[in-house]
Formats: sequence, structure tokens, C-alpha cells
Amino acid sequence: LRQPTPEDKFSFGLWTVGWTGTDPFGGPSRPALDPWEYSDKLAELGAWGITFHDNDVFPFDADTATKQRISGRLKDAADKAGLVIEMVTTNTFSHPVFKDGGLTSNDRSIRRFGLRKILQAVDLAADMGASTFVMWGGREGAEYDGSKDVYAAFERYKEGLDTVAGYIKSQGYDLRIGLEPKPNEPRGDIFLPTVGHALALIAQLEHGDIVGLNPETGHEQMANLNYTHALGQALWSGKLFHIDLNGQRGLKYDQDLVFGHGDLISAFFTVDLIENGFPGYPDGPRYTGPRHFDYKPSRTEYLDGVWESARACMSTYLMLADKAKAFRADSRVQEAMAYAGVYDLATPTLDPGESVESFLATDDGFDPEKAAQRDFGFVRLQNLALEHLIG
Ligand code: GLT
Ligand code: MN
Ligand code: MN
Ligand code: MN
Repeated sequence: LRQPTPEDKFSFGLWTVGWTGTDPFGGPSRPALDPWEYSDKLAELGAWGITFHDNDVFPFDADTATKQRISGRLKDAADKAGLVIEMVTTNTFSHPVFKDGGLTSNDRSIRRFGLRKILQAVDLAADMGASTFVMWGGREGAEYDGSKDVYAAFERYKEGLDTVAGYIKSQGYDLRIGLEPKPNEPRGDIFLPTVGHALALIAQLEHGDIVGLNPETGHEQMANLNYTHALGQALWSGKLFHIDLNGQRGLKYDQDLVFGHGDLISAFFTVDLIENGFPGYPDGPRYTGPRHFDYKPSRTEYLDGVWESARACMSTYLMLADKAKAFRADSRVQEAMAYAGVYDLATPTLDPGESVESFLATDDGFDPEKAAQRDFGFVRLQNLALEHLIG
């Protein structure tokens, strides 16, 4: 196994290794450590960065001095360990005040409180030297359709996001917002359920230029969608700002398994896209940001298992990266891709300068019956991937 190094750009949320195993059916199955104990250990395991919510580090009701003392101590520990604090976010979901959302709560006083908390976390993110500010609106949503004016909810979501993005610009912070979609859990239905919904909202923002996405593997898969396609469309849109890698098996609660412990062949193609880019566009857009894991060490594990699972996220990624490189370099794969027309899809359908009028007037002599007999060889190509993956 290849050992992870900072060059691999792996990062972890403090809430991931820090999850004590509390679920709706039982209390913690392991103790909570101090934030710097997690970061020191992650650095020792070969991680490059860490991320956190304000309240992963200091309590919800902490005063300014306490906030500064604890976050300062974490920053010192991270600096000493050589870790980058690459992303900071706000918790607008744990405290019961947020039970109907932060930015889209029906209660205006709560929206004002939520917005202030988010803006304060933006200052914290800038202080910590982060480059991404994630916004996961886990409580923005509803259980009952009659409980929300959806038009108003989107007006308020837009107002909130533009206020935060506008503030980032006015302060001159070098930060970009990554919206994190999720279809449900904890709300029955969450607004921005998928990457596509988030892209559509971003297009309506005034300050949408600094707002992009933080797609999570399991969240797209909970909506029965293809995570790699979500990353691909976000990249194509210039909006893939950050990623949350993990594992999910099928349509059930948010499992947050170790990366690769869910749909393995999908994980292979996710890594293939991240590491190798679009096959038909060697100079096309690439994701160069952190390889960030948002998983939960299973509740059955104690502390050894926590570190083992963090190691597993990184080693699985590295194994898949090596396999994806070998896959693309294999001449049989290149031939199969050419046979399949994968590279041909990059050729524009109209000729350069061809007008619609002359296009309509042209007879290509195309024979649909003959063209329908084309064999694409997608199955062979897929099996070559499987050969590289498990052969
Ligand atoms: C929470 C959620 C994650 C988000 C985090 C960012 S918080 O753990 O389940 O998917 O990425 O707010
Ligand atoms: Mn999840
Ligand atoms: Mn999650
Ligand atoms: Mn996440």
C-alpha cells in the first residue's frame, strides 16, 4: 500500500473522526477528544488538511474570548503539524433553534440569528486561512408541504447566500462558498436536494461567481443519482469548488461509509475523473482541490477503528488512483474508448461556420438503418475497467 503524503492533498472534517457514535437510537460509543488531538493524529497518518464547523471546535454558547482562545489553539496545533485548515463551515443544524432552518426558517428572528452566525463563521474561516466556506443547509427544508411557501423560501435562501457572498467580497477575503446538496435527512425534504438544483440556484444569485459546489458521494446516491456525473457537470460549469468523498450503499439513511465501501465501481470512476480528467479534453477543466473525506467511522469501532477507517479512506483512494492511471494508460482501453466513440463526442456536431440553413439543406446520405447497427462496445470497455479494478 502506498503511504499517503501531504502531496496527495487528503483532508478530513474534524466532525468525521470526531463523531462519537451518537445516533437516533443510542448514545456515544467512544469518547470525544480535543480538536487538536484529532488534527495531530490526522497529520501523523499523512493527511494534508483539516476542516471544521465553528461548533466542532468551541461550544454554541461560547463568548468571543473563548472562541478566540480555542480556535487559536487549534490553528497553532495545525500550523505546528503542517496541516492546512482548508475549509471552515457553520453549524446551523444541531441547536434546536434551527429546527426549521437557519436561512429559511419561517421565524424571521431565527433567520437573522442564523445569518449572523454564518457571517461570524466567515470571519473565522478567513482568520484560519481557509479557502472554502461550505454551506450545507441540512435543516433548510420541510416535512409537510403546507408548512412552507417555497417561493419565499428560495427568496430567503438567495438573500442569505448573496449577503454572505457579498460580505466575503466586501471584506476582501480569499474565500469561495461551496453549497452542499442533500435530498433528505435530517429534514423530510431538504431544499437544494441535488447538484443540479444547487447549480440552478447559483445561476440566480447576484454574487454567484464565488458560489459553487461541495458535492458529497452519498448525498447524490441517496437521490439515486450518479455522483461522477454530478462532479462532471459541476466541473463543466466551472463550479466544482470542493468535494466530500464517502461511501453509500443504496437508497437508505445517510451511511457516510469509508470512501469505496459503498458503490466501488462508481468510486473507481469518481477517482478516474478527478485524477485523469475528461478523456476527450486533455486541456479541459480539472479538479485540483482537496481530496476531502466526509465519512463516519462506524459506531462499532473504538479509537483504533477510528484511525483505521481514516487510513482506509486514504489508502482506498490511492489504490483507485493507481488503478485509474493504469486503466487510462492501457492500449486496449484506449482502443476500446476509440471504438466506443468516447473521444468522438468532443467533436462539435456542426462543422465550423456551418449555418443552420445550410445544415438543413445538406444531405449527408445518412442511413439510419445502417447506423443503428453500430456496435459501441461499452460492455467491453466497462469490463476492462473491472479488470483493472479487481483483476
Ligand atoms: C454534517 C453533514 C455533512 C456536511 C457537513 C458540513 S455537516 O455532518 O452530514 O454532510 O458536509 O456542514
Ligand atoms: Mn453524508
Ligand atoms: Mn453528512
Ligand atoms: Mn458532507
